[in-house]
Amino acid sequence: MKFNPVDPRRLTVLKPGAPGSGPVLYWMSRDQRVSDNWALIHAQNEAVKKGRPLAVVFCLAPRFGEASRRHYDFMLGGLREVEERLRRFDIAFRLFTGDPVVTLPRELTKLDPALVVCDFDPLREKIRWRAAVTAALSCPVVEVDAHNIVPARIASPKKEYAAATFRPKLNRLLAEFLLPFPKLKKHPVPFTATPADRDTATLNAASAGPALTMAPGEKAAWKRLERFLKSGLARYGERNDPTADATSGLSPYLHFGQISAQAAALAIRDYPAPTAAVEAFLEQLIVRRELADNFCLYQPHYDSFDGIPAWAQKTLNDHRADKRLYRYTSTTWEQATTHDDLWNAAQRELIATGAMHGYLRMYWAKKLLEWSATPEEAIATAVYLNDRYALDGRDPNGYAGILWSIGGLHDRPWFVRPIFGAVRYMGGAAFRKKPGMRGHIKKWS
Ligand code: FO1
Repeated sequence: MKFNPVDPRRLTVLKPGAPGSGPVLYWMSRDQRVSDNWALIHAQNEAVKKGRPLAVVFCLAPRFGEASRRHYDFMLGGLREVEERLRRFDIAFRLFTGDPVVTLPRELTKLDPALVVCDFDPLREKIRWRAAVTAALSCPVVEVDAHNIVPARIASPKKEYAAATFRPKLNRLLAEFLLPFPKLKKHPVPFTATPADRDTATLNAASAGPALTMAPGEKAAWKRLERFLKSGLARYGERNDPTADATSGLSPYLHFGQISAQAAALAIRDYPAPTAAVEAFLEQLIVRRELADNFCLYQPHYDSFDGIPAWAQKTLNDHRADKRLYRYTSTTWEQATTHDDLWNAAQRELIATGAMHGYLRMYWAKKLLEWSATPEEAIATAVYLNDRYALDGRDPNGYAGILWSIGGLHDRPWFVRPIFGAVRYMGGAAFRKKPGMRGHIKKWS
C-alpha cells in the first residue's frame, strides 16, 4: 500500500519508548477532524507499516478553562461526526471522560499501544496533559503539528516581534508546506480491543445547553467556507465594518480543529476572487494565526501583563496613575451595563451568540483598558469574558488578540495619550458613523 510520509519537520518525538504489542493510537485533542489531519495521517502510516490496528482516542475533560455548556455542545457535535467518518475507514473511535492526566495513562496503558500520536498545542493546559501522559506511557509518543501550515517549531526558533518579522520566514517555507493532503485509507487491520466505550454514549447525550448559533462539525465548516467564498471573500476589504458580515465566521471551526487551515488556504488561494481580498484573508488565516501560535509557544505568560512587549509595559506603567473616567468591575462588564451603548451591544452579542465581529473585538478590549483600574485587571477581564463566552475562546488567537489590543503585542508605539500611553487608541466615533451601526447597537440593546 502506497502512502505519503508526513514531512518529518512536523514531528517531535516526545518519547522514543519501546513499542507495545497493541494498536497505534492517535490521541486527538486540538485537531478534531478526520479530513486533512496530519496527525491522523501519520498514525495511519505507522499502523500500516507495523500491520497494527488504528484507533483515535479523545479524552473529554470535565472542565477546560472557562468553557461553558455551549462550547462542549459545539465540540461534541463535531466529535459525533468524527466518530461517524472514522467508521467509514474502519478506524475505531474511543471517547474517555475524566481528567486527561489521570484517565489517559490508565486507559491507554491497557491497550499496550505500539505508538501514541498526539497533536500540537502551545497552551499550558495541553503541555501539562501531554507531559503527564507521555511520562506514564512506555511506548513511543510523537507529537504532530496538524494545526499550522508551517509547523510552529519550524517557522521560527523564537518569539517573533511582529507579523512583519514573521511573514518572510513563513513565506520562505510556505511553498514546501502549503500542499494538498494525501487521502486517508480504509484501515487494513481491524481494531478488536475493548468494546465500544460506554462513554461514547456521552457523545449522543442530548444536550440541554443553549441552542447553538452555528452547526458544528467538518461538513458545516466547509459549508461556511463555501458560503464565505461566494459572498464574503470579495467584500473582505470591508471586514472592518462590523455590520457587513464580511468575516468568514470560520474561527470556531478552526479553534476546535474541525477544518484544516491548510485545506481552507488551498481552497481560497485557487478561488477566482479579487487578489487583494484573497491576500488579506490569507494574511489572517496564515500569518496572524501562526503568529499567535508562535507567541503562545515561546511566551508562557501569553494571557497576562507579563506577556506584553517591554515598551508597552513601560508606557502603561508610566500612565498607571492617569485618571480613569470609569473603573468598572467584572460584574458590570459581564452584565454589559457600562455607560457605553456600543460596548454593551458588543458584549451582549458575545453572550448571546458566542461571537463578536473581529473589528468590534478590538474596540471591546481597548475600552476594557480605558475603564478598568489597572492594565492587569483589563487583561484578566478580557481573557475571562472571551474564554467564557466566545465560541473560539481558549485559543492562542484569542490571547494574542487581547494582548494586541490592550498591550501592544505585535504592534508598535503610537501617539501618547492618557491611560494608553503609546498603546494604539481606538475611539467609538469612527464606529458610530458606520452605516448600520445604529441598528446593530439597537439590535443588541
Ligand atoms: N480538548 C480535549 O482534548 N478534551 C476536552 O475535553 C476539551 C474541551 C474543550 C472545551 C472547550 C474548548 O474551547 C476547547 C477544549 N479542548 C479540549 C481543547 C481544544 O481542543 C483546543 O485544543 C484548545 O482549546 C486550543 O488550543
